[in-house]
Amino acid sequence: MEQKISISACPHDCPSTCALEILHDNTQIYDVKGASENTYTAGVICAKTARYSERTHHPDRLLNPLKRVGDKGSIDFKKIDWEEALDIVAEKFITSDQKYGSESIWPYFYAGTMGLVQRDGINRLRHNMKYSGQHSTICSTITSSGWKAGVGVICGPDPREMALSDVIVVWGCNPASTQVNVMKHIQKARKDRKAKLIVVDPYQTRTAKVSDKHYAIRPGTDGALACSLMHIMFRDGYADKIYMKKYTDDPEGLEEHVKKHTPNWASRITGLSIKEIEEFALIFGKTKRVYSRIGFGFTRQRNGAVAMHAVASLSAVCGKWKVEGGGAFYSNSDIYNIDSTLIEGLDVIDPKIRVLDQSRIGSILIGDNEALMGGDKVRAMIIQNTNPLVVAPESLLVRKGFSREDLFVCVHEQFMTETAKYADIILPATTFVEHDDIYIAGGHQHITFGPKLIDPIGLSRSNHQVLTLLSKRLGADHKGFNMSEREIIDWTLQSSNHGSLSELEKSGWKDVQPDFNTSHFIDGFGHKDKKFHFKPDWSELGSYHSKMPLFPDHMNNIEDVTEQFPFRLVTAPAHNYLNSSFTETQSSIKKEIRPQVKIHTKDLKKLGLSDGNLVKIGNMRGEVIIYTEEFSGLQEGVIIVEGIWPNEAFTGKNGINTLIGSDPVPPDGGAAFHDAAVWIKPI
Ligand SMILES: Nc1nc2c(c(=O)[nH]1)N[C@H]1C(S)=C(S)[C@@H](COP(=O)(O)OP(=O)(O)OC[C@H]3O[C@@H](n4cnc5c(=O)[nH]c(N)nc54)[C@H](O)[C@@H]3O)O[C@H]1N2
Ligand SMILES: Nc1nc2c(c(=O)[nH]1)N[C@H]1C(S)=C(S)[C@@H](COP(=O)(O)OP(=O)(O)OC[C@H]3O[C@@H](n4cnc5c(=O)[nH]c(N)nc54)[C@H](O)[C@@H]3O)O[C@H]1N2
Ligand code: SF4
Ligand SMILES: [Mo]
Repeated sequence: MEQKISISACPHDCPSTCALEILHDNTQIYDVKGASENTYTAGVICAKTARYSERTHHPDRLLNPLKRVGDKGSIDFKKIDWEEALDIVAEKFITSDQKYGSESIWPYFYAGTMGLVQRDGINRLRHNMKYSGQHSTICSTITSSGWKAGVGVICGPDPREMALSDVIVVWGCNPASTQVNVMKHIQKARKDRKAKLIVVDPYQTRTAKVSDKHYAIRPGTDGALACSLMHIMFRDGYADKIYMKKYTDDPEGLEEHVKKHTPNWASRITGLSIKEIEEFALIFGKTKRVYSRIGFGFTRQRNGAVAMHAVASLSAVCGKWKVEGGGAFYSNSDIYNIDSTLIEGLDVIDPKIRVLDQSRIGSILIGDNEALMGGDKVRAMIIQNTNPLVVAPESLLVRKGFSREDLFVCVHEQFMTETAKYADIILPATTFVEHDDIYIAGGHQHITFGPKLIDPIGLSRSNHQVLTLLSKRLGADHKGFNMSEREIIDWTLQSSNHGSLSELEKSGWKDVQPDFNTSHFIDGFGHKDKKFHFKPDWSELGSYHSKMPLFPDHMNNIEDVTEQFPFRLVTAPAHNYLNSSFTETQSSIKKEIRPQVKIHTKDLKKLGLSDGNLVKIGNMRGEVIIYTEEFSGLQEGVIIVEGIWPNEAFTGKNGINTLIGSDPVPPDGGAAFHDAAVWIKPI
């Protein structure tokens, strides 16, 4: 068969959304490389996607629709055909609707694929049928709330400008593992301009390892560090008062407010020395081109939005956005202006229908009244692109909920995940090379087309196909269900003023980075008054705002250590996995080896432990059994577990999210994945 190279985009839930060159024929993909012509990807992709043929052509891919014949959680399924599978799902949904109302059905999804059609099309079915809504809080809600509070819009200086910076501050993220091409642009600045790389992270990540300076902060205290840095900027004359007068809401109020946030105060909270704080402030203050690349990681704390607002405020105090190579950047998600009416069925939303919090799925499924917003039980679900049994907080409650015999679950998946094992019906899903889609990117500025390159593996079908087939059986009537993926993409591009699909297909991608003045907020910030807000109106951003501070601060609502729970746990991403994906590929498993907890040498000694011991970690939510790993690149009292391993990879079968709470983080909800106080016991 003839082989050729086609352009595509990596579909995984990663801000990089790399442009790819894929060598393939009609049935197989062979080689996957980063597109060298794409100025952001610049030929660099991570090793796990470079090995993608291992995932697409994996012997464990689901090939047939399956019906459960054994217990929930077992792998006892029998093969059935598509007709029967879809008929069963439709019949269960219709019965549940008739008996208990449309809100008893909860379509549940996330970003296993970031393709707009395949990811978000499930909302079209939801809105048409008046099924319960989903408040998608598991990833970026906290981060975005904190950013928007100050900046007002989610965009910023072109990330390629990092190559033109003199200091790059990587704050609370680990791009060497989680968005590798950021490192390429940083390397360029270091090579061409002798730029310095500063990392703020509780432990020595791969990014911290190659940095010039790593500040190993205590988790959940970034607000305090940022406030003390602002204190020094005002104290030492690095605050840009002319800039602030023009571009910010209340500089005098802020100056007065941070007078109490001395380095001494911050040192006690953050665990960093006064010397470290002063040294950080000096380099930040005196350098013109400082580009702060702000991550999600440090916001997965109960005070995460407040911390994000404080970190963003620091760049506003110093007027860093004024120059090329300067400013702060978190995501570009607001630059695309995609009209998702057709994809998501926004024209048929009924605002009276309840919207349930994705992160609270455990509490919701066990019938917690508050999580259900006072409404009736969820009795039927269809799940696409996510594996909540593993990735959601309160794992024990999630498992208990999915074990309910009166809950009907259909899981559309590529692999037999733990969530699939609790399904009544499993439907096999295509991977990105088997269907058409378009992709936008948080971490850069390109819209990329990812075409169908090979025939579907087995009998797998795309999300769009499944939703279309279900819509007919359920009586959902929306023009999106009568269109192909390509037609929807074309309509969406045109309606969003991004040209047509055939134009995009020719070029592969489109660069939509706004001009310098817009990206650097020279024309003003995203709020109505065009100013950066030091004094945000948190009530505009969500309903859990009542205890939030007036100005940037350290909000003291984290799950802090106590005598009973003396360690702060961070559950960071693993280099060779992507959330729960790639935990099925042998090459990734081989590199990650097994679930381990990084503990400071001194803490190990205090506990009478050494490297490689099996221990129990626990709190009020449950217990996890795990191996110790001696590690000194963190503060005492802080422990790190990398990777969302399958629960089954742990002795005792309780995964790391057993220990994580689902209480909504102010102001708009979200899961505090890196904010848990725990005990450790030898076994
Ligand atoms: N290899 C790999 N890549 C991934 C993922 C993956 O699982 N593996 N996940 C993808 C997804 S869905 C996302 S959202 C992005 C996330 O990408 P990131 O922005 O990198 O965010 P996180 O993954 O949450 O955490 C990154 C870092 O935050 C640090 N951190 C935790 N708490 C604190 C704190 O209180 N203060 C500070 N300063 N730092 C803290 C952690 O130690 C960790 O090193 O990455 C994507 N890319
Ligand atoms: N402890 C801890 N837990 C975390 C985090 C953490 O840092 N620590 N991070 C959180 C974050 S940021 C996120 S975003 C979530 C992510 O959690 P998930 O949403 O579960 O993550 P993924 O592994 O990206 O994707 C889930 C599934 O989507 C499937 N999939 C991929 N493409 C398709 C498709 O086209 N169709 C269908 N039907 N299925 C498809 C994959 O096979 C995979 O099993 O995890 C959260 N959980
Ligand atoms: S870095 Fe992220 S977007 Fe790029 S190939 Fe890897 S997982 Fe995909
Ligand atoms: Mo995420």
